[in-house]
Amino acid sequence: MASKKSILYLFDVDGTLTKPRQVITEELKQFLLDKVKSKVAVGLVSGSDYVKIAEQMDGAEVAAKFDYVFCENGVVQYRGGKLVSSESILSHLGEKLLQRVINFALGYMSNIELPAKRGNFVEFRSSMINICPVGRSCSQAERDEFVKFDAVHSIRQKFVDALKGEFADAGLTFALGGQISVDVFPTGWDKTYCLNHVADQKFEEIHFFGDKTMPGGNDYEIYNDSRTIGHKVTSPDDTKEQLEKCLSIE
Ligand code: M1P
Repeated sequence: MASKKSILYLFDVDGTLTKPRQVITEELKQFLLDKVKSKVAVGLVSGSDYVKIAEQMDGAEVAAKFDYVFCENGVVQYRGGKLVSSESILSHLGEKLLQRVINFALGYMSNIELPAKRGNFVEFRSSMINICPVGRSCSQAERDEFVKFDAVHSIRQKFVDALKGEFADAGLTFALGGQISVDVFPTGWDKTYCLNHVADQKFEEIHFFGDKTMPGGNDYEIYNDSRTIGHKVTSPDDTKEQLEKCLSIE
């Protein structure tokens, strides 16, 4: 195997290192930072913002131990706990288009009935907007209820289809990132964006581990990118098992 410095292992967070929006287990955290990091460089790449990623890694101190933390698909980049670079969706799209998207989304969501609706339907981040029919301030029980409802009624997929139809030529991507929401960002600002930040490191291999690797999922592009070796996982336990095999960890 090539030396530690020349191999990078990149991990999606929700569904790959943690249960959706939950904190990483102590066991997996130790395994990654002791065993995996002693063999390869390690990085996180998530659709979520830094606050959520740090929370799910059990605190900013732990997140800072990863060699790279790529938030919002890598359009926002942290190293050693410090913000290194970011882009603004507002500057990129302009107020007019941004408002058209937000107004359309709010109008669409006002016409659907769900088991529950709470608050924070549009979360404005540096480089993406996250649109959530149930509302991001829902409880865990309400989140679980939406997930079941969505599996039967395809609420988010229909929403994505409507957004794609309305904004066909706007250069926007609508991705099913997690369980309850849709990520909206300029086309190209998907997870492959983070690979630009490591290009100068000349890694011999870049491995990516993620669960949403199907078309429309937010791991699809990076999983299929020619610069990465993609590993599809089904849960944090599966990620650990695959890592044990790939890196011959007993
Ligand atoms: O897995 C990454 C996703 O995590 C959250 O998704 P949800 O709340 O829908 O489960 C969001 O932060 C989303 O932006 C992100 O892609």
